Amino acid sequence: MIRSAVTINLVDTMSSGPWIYWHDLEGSLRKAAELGFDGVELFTRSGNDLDIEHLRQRLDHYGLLVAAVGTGAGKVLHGLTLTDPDPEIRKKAISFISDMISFGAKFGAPAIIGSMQGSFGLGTGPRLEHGFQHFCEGLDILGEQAKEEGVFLLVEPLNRYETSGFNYVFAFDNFQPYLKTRNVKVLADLFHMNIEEENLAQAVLDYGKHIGHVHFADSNRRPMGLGHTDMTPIAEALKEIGYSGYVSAEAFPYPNPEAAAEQTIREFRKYFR
Ligand code: LER
Ligand code: MN
Repeated sequence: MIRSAVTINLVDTMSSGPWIYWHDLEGSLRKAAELGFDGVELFTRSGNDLDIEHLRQRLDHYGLLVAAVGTGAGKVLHGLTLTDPDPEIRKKAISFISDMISFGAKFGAPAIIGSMQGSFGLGTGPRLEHGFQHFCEGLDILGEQAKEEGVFLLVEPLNRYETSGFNYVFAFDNFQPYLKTRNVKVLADLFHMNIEEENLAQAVLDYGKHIGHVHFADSNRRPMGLGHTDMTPIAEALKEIGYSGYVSAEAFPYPNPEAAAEQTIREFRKYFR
C-alpha cells in the first residue's frame, strides 16, 4: 500500500523552504492526524534534537508513523557535505548523518541524503573524481550502518541549481556499480524530477526497483495540483511498479500550511485511494 506523509520543519532558525508544517511538533502532529495522513517526515536540527520517548508517545497518541528524516540541517546549519575537500568536514558530515540514521531507525524510518551530498560534477559537467569517490565512500559507510540498524538509506537526486552531483534518477546507474553497499535507495522528488527528467512516469517505470520514497510536489514546488505536473501517468507508474513506500508532501506551505496540507491529502486520495 502506498502511504501518505507530510513534512514538518522543526528548525526554529529556518523560516522558508519546502516544508508544509513548521516548528510546532504537537500542533503539526495533531493536524496531520486530523487530515488522515499515515506518517510525518521530520526535518530536525540533528539526530539528538528530540526526546525519543516523548516523540514515540505523541506519535502513538495520534496514530502516526515516521516516514523519513531529513539530514539537510547538516548543510544548512553547519555547512557540512559528504564531498567537501576538507577531510574534517567530511568526517563531521558522516557523523551528523550517522546520528540522523540512528534517530530515524528508532522509528523504522530511513534518513535522506539530499543537499548533504554536496556538489561533485556527476550529473552534468565533468565528474570531479575526488568528490565522486568521497560520495561513494560516505554512502558505503552510512548505507551499511543503516542496514545494521534495520533501515535503508535514501539518496536524493536534486535539480541542477542545487547540486552538480546526483541530478536525475538515471544517474543512479553512474555510481551504483561503484558502491559496495546495496542498502541505498533513491528518493524520487517530483519537483526536482520535473526539472531534470525527460519523462517522469518513464523514469519511475525504469527505476522503480530502486525507488524507496517519493517527495510529492508540483512543478513549481507548490502542493500537488497547484502547478502543471501531469500526476496521472506518474501515479499509474508508481502503482505499476508495485511501489509501497511513502508519498510525502515536501512542498511550499502555499498558500498556508493548513491549506497546503489539505490540498496534498486531497490529491493523494485522488491518485492513490
Ligand atoms: C530535500 O528533500 C530537497 O528536495 C532539497 O531540495 C531541499 O533543499
Ligand atoms: Mn526532496
